[in-house]
Amino acid sequence: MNRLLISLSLSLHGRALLMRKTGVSRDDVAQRLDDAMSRNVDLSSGRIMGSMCCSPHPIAVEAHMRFVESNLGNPGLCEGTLELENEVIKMLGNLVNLPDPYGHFLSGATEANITAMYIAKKITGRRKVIFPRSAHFSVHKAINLMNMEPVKIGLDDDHRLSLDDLEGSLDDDVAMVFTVAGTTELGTVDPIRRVGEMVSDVPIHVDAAFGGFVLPFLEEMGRLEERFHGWDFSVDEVSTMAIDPHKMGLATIPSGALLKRQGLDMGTLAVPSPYLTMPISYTLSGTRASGAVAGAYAVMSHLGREGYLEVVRSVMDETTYLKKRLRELSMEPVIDPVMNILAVHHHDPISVQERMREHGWFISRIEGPKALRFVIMPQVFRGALDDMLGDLERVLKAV
Ligand code: 0PR
Repeated sequence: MNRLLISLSLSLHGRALLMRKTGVSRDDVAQRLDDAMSRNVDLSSGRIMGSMCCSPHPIAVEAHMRFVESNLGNPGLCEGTLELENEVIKMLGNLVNLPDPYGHFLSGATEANITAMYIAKKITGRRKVIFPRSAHFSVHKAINLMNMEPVKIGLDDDHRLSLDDLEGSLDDDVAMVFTVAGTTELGTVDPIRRVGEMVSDVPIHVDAAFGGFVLPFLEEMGRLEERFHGWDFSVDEVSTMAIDPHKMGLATIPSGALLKRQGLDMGTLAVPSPYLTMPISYTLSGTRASGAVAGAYAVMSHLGREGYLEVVRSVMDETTYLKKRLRELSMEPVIDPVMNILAVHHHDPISVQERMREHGWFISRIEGPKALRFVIMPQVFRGALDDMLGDLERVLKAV
Protein backbone atom coordinates (compact mmCIF):
# COMPACT_ATOMS: atom_id res chain seq x y z
CA MET A 1 0.00 0.00 0.00
CA ASN A 2 1.42 3.42 -0.77
CA ARG A 3 2.18 5.95 1.93
CA LEU A 4 -0.87 8.10 1.25
CA LEU A 5 -3.25 5.15 1.60
CA ILE A 6 -1.53 3.98 4.78
CA SER A 7 -1.76 7.41 6.41
CA LEU A 8 -5.38 7.71 5.32
CA SER A 9 -6.35 4.39 6.87
CA LEU A 10 -4.39 5.22 10.07
CA SER A 11 -6.03 8.62 10.43
CA LEU A 12 -9.50 7.16 9.98
CA HIS A 13 -8.80 4.29 12.34
CA GLY A 14 -10.28 4.87 15.77
CA ARG A 15 -12.25 7.94 14.77
CA ALA A 16 -16.01 7.78 15.30
CA LEU A 17 -17.22 7.38 11.75
CA LEU A 18 -20.90 7.23 12.60
CA MET A 19 -22.94 10.40 12.57
CA ARG A 20 -23.29 11.70 16.13
CA LYS A 21 -26.69 11.70 17.77
CA THR A 22 -26.14 15.18 19.13
CA GLY A 23 -24.12 17.59 17.03
CA VAL A 24 -20.94 19.30 18.20
CA SER A 25 -20.37 23.05 18.53
CA ARG A 26 -19.26 25.28 15.66
CA ASP A 27 -15.92 25.72 17.44
CA ASP A 28 -15.36 21.97 17.58
CA VAL A 29 -16.21 21.66 13.91
CA ALA A 30 -13.88 24.54 13.08
CA GLN A 31 -11.10 22.89 15.02
CA ARG A 32 -11.56 19.63 13.14
CA LEU A 33 -11.56 21.49 9.83
CA ASP A 34 -8.41 23.42 10.81
CA ASP A 35 -6.79 20.12 11.65
CA ALA A 36 -7.78 18.62 8.29
CA MET A 37 -6.67 21.75 6.45
CA SER A 38 -3.29 21.76 8.17
CA ARG A 39 -2.59 18.32 6.70
CA ASN A 40 -3.33 19.47 3.16
CA VAL A 41 -0.47 20.94 1.16
CA ASP A 42 -1.19 24.59 0.55
CA LEU A 43 -1.06 25.29 -3.20
CA SER A 44 -0.11 28.91 -2.58
CA SER A 45 3.09 27.79 -0.80
CA GLY A 46 4.45 27.14 -4.28
CA ARG A 47 5.65 23.73 -3.07
CA ILE A 48 3.38 21.76 -5.40
CA MET A 49 5.14 21.64 -8.74
CA GLY A 50 3.57 18.53 -10.18
CA SER A 51 -0.08 19.46 -10.30
CA MET A 52 -2.25 21.22 -12.84
CA CYS A 53 -4.43 22.70 -10.12
CA CYS A 54 -4.31 26.43 -9.61
CA SER A 55 -4.81 28.65 -6.62
CA PRO A 56 -8.04 30.23 -7.76
CA HIS A 57 -8.15 33.99 -8.23
CA PRO A 58 -9.77 35.67 -5.16
CA ILE A 59 -12.55 37.10 -7.33
CA ALA A 60 -13.45 33.56 -8.41
CA VAL A 61 -13.59 32.35 -4.81
CA GLU A 62 -15.82 35.25 -3.81
CA ALA A 63 -18.19 34.69 -6.73
CA HIS A 64 -18.25 30.93 -6.06
CA MET A 65 -19.42 31.49 -2.48
CA ARG A 66 -22.18 33.86 -3.57
CA PHE A 67 -23.72 31.29 -5.89
CA VAL A 68 -23.11 28.27 -3.76
CA GLU A 69 -26.75 27.25 -3.36
CA SER A 70 -28.16 27.42 -6.87
CA ASN A 71 -28.47 24.26 -8.95
CA LEU A 72 -27.92 24.55 -12.68
CA GLY A 73 -29.49 21.13 -13.08
CA ASN A 74 -32.81 22.89 -12.61
CA PRO A 75 -32.05 26.03 -14.59
CA GLY A 76 -35.55 27.54 -14.55
CA LEU A 77 -34.93 28.38 -10.89
CA CYS A 78 -31.62 30.09 -11.52
CA GLU A 79 -31.96 31.98 -14.75
CA GLY A 80 -29.25 34.35 -13.60
CA THR A 81 -26.72 31.53 -13.33
CA LEU A 82 -27.89 30.14 -16.65
CA GLU A 83 -27.06 33.50 -18.21
CA LEU A 84 -23.62 33.43 -16.62
CA GLU A 85 -23.09 29.91 -17.98
CA ASN A 86 -24.00 31.07 -21.48
CA GLU A 87 -21.64 34.01 -21.18
CA VAL A 88 -18.78 31.80 -19.99
CA ILE A 89 -19.41 29.40 -22.90
CA LYS A 90 -19.35 32.38 -25.31
CA MET A 91 -16.07 33.66 -23.85
CA LEU A 92 -14.53 30.20 -24.03
CA GLY A 93 -15.77 29.67 -27.58
CA ASN A 94 -14.34 33.00 -28.59
CA LEU A 95 -10.97 31.99 -27.14
CA VAL A 96 -10.79 28.85 -29.29
CA ASN A 97 -12.24 30.18 -32.55
CA LEU A 98 -15.65 28.58 -32.25
CA PRO A 99 -18.25 30.52 -34.23
CA ASP A 100 -21.66 30.55 -32.47
CA PRO A 101 -20.31 29.00 -29.27
CA TYR A 102 -22.48 26.28 -27.80
CA GLY A 103 -21.78 23.96 -24.94
CA HIS A 104 -22.10 23.20 -21.25
CA PHE A 105 -20.27 23.98 -18.09
CA LEU A 106 -19.30 20.67 -16.46
CA SER A 107 -17.24 19.26 -13.58
CA GLY A 108 -14.00 19.00 -15.56
CA ALA A 109 -12.39 17.46 -18.59
CA THR A 110 -13.16 13.90 -17.54
CA GLU A 111 -16.88 14.60 -17.81
CA ALA A 112 -16.35 16.61 -21.00
CA ASN A 113 -14.34 13.80 -22.62
CA ILE A 114 -16.96 11.22 -21.64
CA THR A 115 -19.77 13.39 -22.98
CA ALA A 116 -17.95 14.07 -26.25
CA MET A 117 -17.42 10.37 -26.79
CA TYR A 118 -21.05 9.62 -26.05
CA ILE A 119 -22.12 12.16 -28.65
CA ALA A 120 -19.69 10.74 -31.23
CA LYS A 121 -20.95 7.23 -30.58
CA LYS A 122 -24.58 8.27 -30.97
CA ILE A 123 -24.00 10.34 -34.08
CA THR A 124 -21.83 7.88 -35.97
CA GLY A 125 -23.18 4.58 -34.66
CA ARG A 126 -19.58 3.31 -34.80
CA ARG A 127 -17.38 1.73 -32.13
CA LYS A 128 -13.70 2.61 -32.52
CA VAL A 129 -11.98 5.47 -30.74
CA ILE A 130 -8.50 6.35 -31.98
CA PHE A 131 -6.33 8.13 -29.43
CA PRO A 132 -2.62 8.80 -28.97
CA ARG A 133 -0.65 7.07 -26.23
CA SER A 134 -0.25 10.51 -24.63
CA ALA A 135 -4.00 10.98 -23.98
CA HIS A 136 -5.13 11.53 -20.40
CA PHE A 137 -6.39 8.41 -18.62
CA SER A 138 -9.96 9.75 -18.69
CA VAL A 139 -10.14 8.45 -22.26
CA HIS A 140 -10.10 4.90 -20.84
CA LYS A 141 -12.95 5.71 -18.47
CA ALA A 142 -15.01 6.96 -21.38
CA ILE A 143 -14.17 3.95 -23.56
CA ASN A 144 -14.99 1.48 -20.76
CA LEU A 145 -18.24 3.19 -19.87
CA MET A 146 -19.48 3.14 -23.42
CA ASN A 147 -18.05 -0.18 -24.43
CA MET A 148 -16.12 1.36 -27.30
CA GLU A 149 -13.15 -0.28 -28.97
CA PRO A 150 -9.87 1.41 -28.03
CA VAL A 151 -7.35 2.02 -30.80
CA LYS A 152 -4.27 3.37 -29.09
CA ILE A 153 -1.74 4.77 -31.53
CA GLY A 154 1.88 5.78 -31.13
CA LEU A 155 3.67 9.10 -31.08
CA ASP A 156 6.16 10.66 -33.48
CA ASP A 157 9.68 11.71 -32.49
CA ASP A 158 8.26 14.91 -30.96
CA HIS A 159 5.88 12.97 -28.69
CA ARG A 160 2.84 14.03 -30.75
CA LEU A 161 0.16 11.80 -32.25
CA SER A 162 1.75 9.80 -35.09
CA LEU A 163 0.09 10.64 -38.41
CA ASP A 164 1.49 7.44 -39.92
CA ASP A 165 -0.17 5.37 -37.21
CA LEU A 166 -3.38 7.31 -37.67
CA GLU A 167 -3.40 6.64 -41.39
CA GLY A 168 -3.01 2.94 -40.74
CA SER A 169 -5.86 2.91 -38.24
CA LEU A 170 -8.62 4.80 -40.02
CA ASP A 171 -11.47 2.65 -41.27
CA ASP A 172 -15.24 2.91 -41.55
CA ASP A 173 -15.87 1.88 -37.93
CA VAL A 174 -14.10 4.88 -36.37
CA ALA A 175 -16.43 6.98 -34.21
CA MET A 176 -13.89 9.55 -33.04
CA VAL A 177 -10.30 10.68 -33.26
CA PHE A 178 -9.35 11.89 -29.80
CA THR A 179 -6.55 14.49 -29.89
CA VAL A 180 -4.80 16.52 -27.22
CA ALA A 181 -3.83 20.19 -27.16
CA GLY A 182 -1.61 20.28 -24.11
CA THR A 183 -0.72 16.73 -23.09
CA THR A 184 -0.76 16.02 -19.38
CA GLU A 185 2.79 14.71 -19.24
CA LEU A 186 4.71 16.96 -21.60
CA GLY A 187 2.34 19.77 -22.55
CA THR A 188 2.72 19.23 -26.26
CA VAL A 189 0.08 19.64 -28.97
CA ASP A 190 -1.02 17.03 -31.48
CA PRO A 191 -0.88 17.94 -35.21
CA ILE A 192 -4.64 18.53 -35.23
CA ARG A 193 -4.81 20.45 -38.53
CA ARG A 194 -3.09 17.52 -40.25
CA VAL A 195 -5.47 15.09 -38.53
CA GLY A 196 -8.34 17.18 -39.93
CA GLU A 197 -6.92 16.79 -43.44
CA MET A 198 -6.82 13.01 -43.02
CA VAL A 199 -10.25 12.23 -41.60
CA SER A 200 -13.30 12.75 -43.75
CA ASP A 201 -16.50 12.16 -41.82
CA VAL A 202 -14.97 11.26 -38.44
CA PRO A 203 -15.51 13.73 -35.59
CA ILE A 204 -12.33 15.06 -33.99
CA HIS A 205 -12.39 15.78 -30.28
CA VAL A 206 -9.72 18.07 -28.81
CA ASP A 207 -8.82 17.65 -25.18
CA ALA A 208 -7.63 21.17 -24.39
CA ALA A 209 -8.23 20.78 -20.66
CA PHE A 210 -4.91 22.42 -19.89
CA GLY A 211 -3.91 24.01 -23.19
CA GLY A 212 -7.16 25.88 -23.74
CA PHE A 213 -6.11 28.66 -21.40
CA VAL A 214 -2.48 28.70 -22.54
CA LEU A 215 -2.27 28.21 -26.31
CA PRO A 216 -4.42 31.19 -27.38
CA PHE A 217 -2.17 33.52 -25.41
CA LEU A 218 1.07 31.93 -26.59
CA GLU A 219 -0.20 32.46 -30.13
CA GLU A 220 -1.03 36.07 -29.39
CA MET A 221 2.47 36.65 -27.97
CA GLY A 222 4.09 34.98 -30.97
CA ARG A 223 5.52 32.31 -28.64
CA LEU A 224 3.83 29.30 -30.26
CA GLU A 225 5.80 27.66 -33.05
CA GLU A 226 4.02 27.46 -36.38
CA ARG A 227 3.89 23.64 -36.28
CA PHE A 228 1.58 23.80 -33.25
CA HIS A 229 -0.93 26.18 -34.85
CA GLY A 230 -4.32 24.89 -36.01
CA TRP A 231 -5.30 23.07 -32.82
CA ASP A 232 -8.79 24.52 -32.23
CA PHE A 233 -12.13 25.08 -33.98
CA SER A 234 -10.29 26.89 -36.80
CA VAL A 235 -9.90 23.31 -38.04
CA ASP A 236 -13.29 22.52 -39.63
CA GLU A 237 -13.24 18.84 -38.68
CA VAL A 238 -12.96 19.59 -34.94
CA SER A 239 -16.42 19.00 -33.55
CA THR A 240 -15.97 19.02 -29.76
CA MET A 241 -13.46 20.34 -27.25
CA ALA A 242 -12.86 19.96 -23.51
CA ILE A 243 -11.46 23.01 -21.75
CA ASP A 244 -10.97 23.50 -18.01
CA PRO A 245 -11.17 26.87 -16.28
CA HIS A 246 -10.06 25.13 -13.05
CA LYS A 247 -6.59 24.51 -14.46
CA MET A 248 -4.92 27.52 -16.15
CA GLY A 249 -8.14 29.59 -16.04
CA LEU A 250 -7.64 30.38 -12.32
CA ALA A 251 -11.24 29.39 -11.55
CA THR A 252 -12.52 27.29 -8.67
CA ILE A 253 -12.98 23.50 -8.73
CA PRO A 254 -15.09 22.02 -10.38
CA SER A 255 -14.88 24.04 -13.59
CA GLY A 256 -14.83 22.35 -16.95
CA ALA A 257 -16.58 22.89 -20.22
CA LEU A 258 -17.52 20.95 -23.31
CA LEU A 259 -17.74 23.10 -26.43
CA LYS A 260 -19.57 21.81 -29.48
CA ARG A 261 -19.76 23.04 -33.01
CA GLN A 262 -23.24 24.24 -33.95
CA GLY A 263 -24.98 21.86 -36.28
CA LEU A 264 -23.84 18.87 -34.27
CA ASP A 265 -26.92 16.99 -33.23
CA MET A 266 -27.49 18.42 -29.76
CA GLY A 267 -30.28 16.05 -28.96
CA THR A 268 -27.97 13.09 -28.50
CA LEU A 269 -27.55 13.27 -24.76
CA ALA A 270 -30.86 14.89 -23.99
CA VAL A 271 -33.44 13.09 -21.90
CA PRO A 272 -36.85 14.33 -20.75
CA SER A 273 -36.84 15.86 -17.27
CA PRO A 274 -40.56 16.53 -16.88
CA TYR A 275 -40.67 17.47 -13.20
CA LEU A 276 -37.93 20.12 -13.47
CA THR A 277 -38.27 23.67 -14.72
CA MET A 278 -36.78 22.74 -18.10
CA PRO A 279 -38.32 19.78 -19.91
CA ILE A 280 -34.99 18.42 -21.17
CA SER A 281 -31.74 17.61 -19.39
CA TYR A 282 -28.65 17.89 -21.60
CA THR A 283 -25.78 17.01 -19.29
CA LEU A 284 -24.44 13.85 -17.70
CA SER A 285 -24.65 15.37 -14.23
CA GLY A 286 -28.07 16.21 -12.91
CA THR A 287 -27.37 18.72 -10.18
CA ARG A 288 -24.68 21.12 -11.35
CA ALA A 289 -22.64 23.49 -9.20
CA SER A 290 -23.38 27.13 -9.92
CA GLY A 291 -20.61 28.47 -7.70
CA ALA A 292 -17.96 27.33 -10.14
CA VAL A 293 -19.83 28.91 -13.06
CA ALA A 294 -19.98 32.24 -11.24
CA GLY A 295 -16.31 31.86 -10.31
CA ALA A 296 -15.24 31.22 -13.90
CA TYR A 297 -17.39 34.09 -15.13
CA ALA A 298 -15.89 36.45 -12.53
CA VAL A 299 -12.24 35.66 -13.16
CA MET A 300 -12.57 35.53 -16.95
CA SER A 301 -14.36 38.87 -17.09
CA HIS A 302 -12.02 40.46 -14.58
CA LEU A 303 -8.74 39.36 -16.15
CA GLY A 304 -9.79 39.62 -19.77
CA ARG A 305 -7.38 38.58 -22.52
CA GLU A 306 -4.73 40.98 -21.28
CA GLY A 307 -4.81 39.53 -17.79
CA TYR A 308 -4.39 35.94 -19.02
CA LEU A 309 -1.68 37.08 -21.43
CA GLU A 310 0.30 38.32 -18.42
CA VAL A 311 -0.35 35.08 -16.49
CA VAL A 312 0.89 32.98 -19.42
CA ARG A 313 3.87 35.27 -20.06
CA SER A 314 4.89 34.93 -16.44
CA VAL A 315 4.58 31.12 -16.21
CA MET A 316 6.49 30.74 -19.48
CA ASP A 317 9.29 32.98 -18.18
CA GLU A 318 9.50 30.85 -15.04
CA THR A 319 9.51 27.69 -17.15
CA THR A 320 12.41 29.02 -19.21
CA TYR A 321 14.24 29.92 -16.01
CA LEU A 322 13.70 26.44 -14.55
CA LYS A 323 14.85 24.81 -17.79
CA LYS A 324 18.09 26.81 -17.66
CA ARG A 325 18.72 25.99 -13.98
CA LEU A 326 18.01 22.27 -14.50
CA ARG A 327 20.39 22.21 -17.46
CA GLU A 328 23.06 23.58 -15.14
CA LEU A 329 22.39 20.46 -13.06
CA SER A 330 22.91 18.37 -16.22
CA MET A 331 19.22 17.55 -16.65
CA GLU A 332 18.09 17.85 -20.24
CA PRO A 333 14.46 18.50 -21.23
CA VAL A 334 12.56 15.67 -22.90
CA ILE A 335 11.12 18.26 -25.31
CA ASP A 336 11.63 21.97 -25.45
CA PRO A 337 8.61 23.05 -23.37
CA VAL A 338 5.69 24.22 -25.46
CA MET A 339 3.75 25.32 -22.38
CA ASN A 340 4.45 25.62 -18.67
CA ILE A 341 5.15 21.90 -18.29
CA LEU A 342 8.75 20.79 -18.20
CA ALA A 343 10.01 17.21 -18.07
CA VAL A 344 13.73 16.47 -17.71
CA HIS A 345 15.44 13.13 -18.19
CA HIS A 346 16.50 11.24 -15.08
CA HIS A 347 17.35 7.55 -14.64
CA ASP A 348 15.53 7.21 -11.31
CA PRO A 349 12.67 9.70 -11.07
CA ILE A 350 10.84 7.69 -8.38
CA SER A 351 13.69 8.03 -5.87
CA VAL A 352 14.12 11.72 -6.62
CA GLN A 353 10.40 12.31 -6.28
CA GLU A 354 10.26 10.50 -2.93
CA ARG A 355 13.26 12.30 -1.49
CA MET A 356 11.95 15.65 -2.66
CA ARG A 357 8.70 14.84 -0.92
CA GLU A 358 10.62 14.33 2.31
CA HIS A 359 11.90 17.89 1.83
CA GLY A 360 8.33 19.08 1.33
CA TRP A 361 8.40 19.40 -2.47
CA PHE A 362 5.76 17.77 -4.63
CA ILE A 363 7.10 17.15 -8.08
CA SER A 364 5.83 14.65 -10.56
CA ARG A 365 7.41 12.10 -12.88
CA ILE A 366 6.80 10.28 -16.12
CA GLU A 367 7.72 6.77 -17.15
CA GLY A 368 8.28 6.82 -20.86
CA PRO A 369 10.97 8.20 -21.09
CA LYS A 370 11.96 8.27 -17.42
CA ALA A 371 11.85 11.88 -16.37
CA LEU A 372 11.00 14.32 -13.62
CA ARG A 373 8.02 16.50 -14.44
CA PHE A 374 7.34 20.05 -13.29
CA VAL A 375 4.14 22.00 -13.85
CA ILE A 376 4.85 25.66 -13.32
CA MET A 377 1.46 27.00 -12.33
CA PRO A 378 0.92 30.71 -11.59
CA GLN A 379 1.26 30.15 -7.83
CA VAL A 380 4.77 28.70 -8.28
CA PHE A 381 6.91 31.79 -7.70
CA ARG A 382 10.64 32.37 -8.31
CA GLY A 383 11.64 32.09 -4.64
CA ALA A 384 9.96 28.67 -4.40
CA LEU A 385 11.77 27.52 -7.56
CA ASP A 386 15.13 28.63 -6.15
CA ASP A 387 14.50 26.91 -2.81
CA MET A 388 13.37 23.75 -4.60
CA LEU A 389 16.48 23.76 -6.81
CA GLY A 390 18.70 23.97 -3.73
CA ASP A 391 17.10 20.84 -2.28
CA LEU A 392 17.06 19.11 -5.66
CA GLU A 393 20.80 19.63 -6.03
CA ARG A 394 21.37 17.91 -2.68
CA VAL A 395 18.93 15.09 -3.50
CA LEU A 396 20.56 14.46 -6.89
CA LYS A 397 23.94 13.92 -5.21
CA ALA A 398 22.40 11.24 -3.01
CA VAL A 399 20.50 9.32 -5.70
N1 0PR B 1 -7.36 15.92 -19.97
C1 0PR B 1 -6.13 16.36 -19.68
C2 0PR B 1 -5.19 16.72 -20.80
C3 0PR B 1 -5.72 16.49 -18.34
O1 0PR B 1 -4.48 16.89 -18.05
C4 0PR B 1 -6.65 16.15 -17.33
C5 0PR B 1 -6.31 16.23 -15.88
C6 0PR B 1 -7.93 15.72 -17.69
C7 0PR B 1 -8.24 15.60 -19.03
C8 0PR B 1 -8.97 15.38 -16.67
O2 0PR B 1 -9.36 16.54 -16.04
P1 0PR B 1 -10.23 16.52 -14.71
O3 0PR B 1 -9.34 15.86 -13.67
O4 0PR B 1 -10.47 17.96 -14.44
O5 0PR B 1 -11.45 15.78 -14.99
N2 0PR B 1 -4.99 16.35 -15.54
C9 0PR B 1 -4.55 16.36 -14.16
C10 0PR B 1 -4.00 15.01 -13.80
O6 0PR B 1 -4.71 14.00 -13.91
C11 0PR B 1 -5.65 16.73 -13.20
C12 0PR B 1 -5.24 16.86 -11.86
C13 0PR B 1 -4.16 17.57 -11.51
C14 0PR B 1 -6.01 16.27 -10.93
C15 0PR B 1 -3.80 17.69 -10.21
C16 0PR B 1 -5.64 16.39 -9.62
C17 0PR B 1 -4.52 17.08 -9.26
O7 0PR B 1 -4.12 17.20 -7.95
O8 0PR B 1 -2.86 14.99 -13.47
